[in-house]
Amino acid sequence: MHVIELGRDVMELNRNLAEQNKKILDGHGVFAVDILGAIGSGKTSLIEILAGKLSEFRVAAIAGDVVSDLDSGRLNAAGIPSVGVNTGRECHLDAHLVKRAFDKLSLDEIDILFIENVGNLICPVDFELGSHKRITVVSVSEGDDTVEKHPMIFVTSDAAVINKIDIADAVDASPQKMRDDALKLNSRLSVFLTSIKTGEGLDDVVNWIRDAKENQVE
Ligand SMILES: Nc1nc2c(ncn2[C@@H]2O[C@H](COP(=O)(O)OP(=O)(O)OP(=O)(O)O)[C@@H](O)[C@H]2O)c(=O)[nH]1
Ligand SMILES: [Mg+2]
Repeated sequence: MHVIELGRDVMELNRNLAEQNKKILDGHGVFAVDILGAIGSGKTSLIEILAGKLSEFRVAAIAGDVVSDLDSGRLNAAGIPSVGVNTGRECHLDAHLVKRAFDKLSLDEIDILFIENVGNLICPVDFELGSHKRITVVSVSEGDDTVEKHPMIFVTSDAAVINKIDIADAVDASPQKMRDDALKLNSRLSVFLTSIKTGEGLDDVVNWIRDAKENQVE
């Protein structure tokens, strides 16, 4: 009983902080997109590619990782100003950690902020960060039953990227099944089948982000 109440308090505190984060972002005209998803599904690679294709915007990133700063290092090396956030024992970012990362970014100089969460499909679901859109990335190599097994992250997302379709045959997976499963869970979801290796499907993701940014209500 006490544990449940404590959990509720934590969630409410996080929701309030997430609302504050959104106000801060809107105040600076920053459009923020959560990039969630499975370990190794291609989240950092996607941010690298999207930043290159969205060259009319000033793009920055916050990269959540349990202990390392490898992803923020990769993104900085790719010319995307990035702040690494370590979550320690936690398997997700929270609104407080993200707010602290804002202090290390020049928000006035950012149009689009990608926030890469710690790789997994479970813990980040309930922790809003204050972003405007949520994109979940999974790849065919996790198995084409991954979507069915992790419904909540697709229910709470705006878009799903089914990545690595270039190796679908090699891993005996059906990207179409993954798309159908995702749409069954959430008919409002925009679903993209992509390969960062061949470039397939990526322009549709870029256009979706452009449209969403244009429709940002400040
Ligand atoms: N074949 C293939 N490989 C890909 C594709 N996208 C990413 N990769 C590879 O998958 C590996 C993991 O990619 P990352 O972008 O680091 O994945 P991530 O989701 O950020 O990983 P974590 O942050 O560790 O959870 C890298 O070796 C990428 O080169 C793709 O579309 N096709
Ligand atoms: Mg990564």
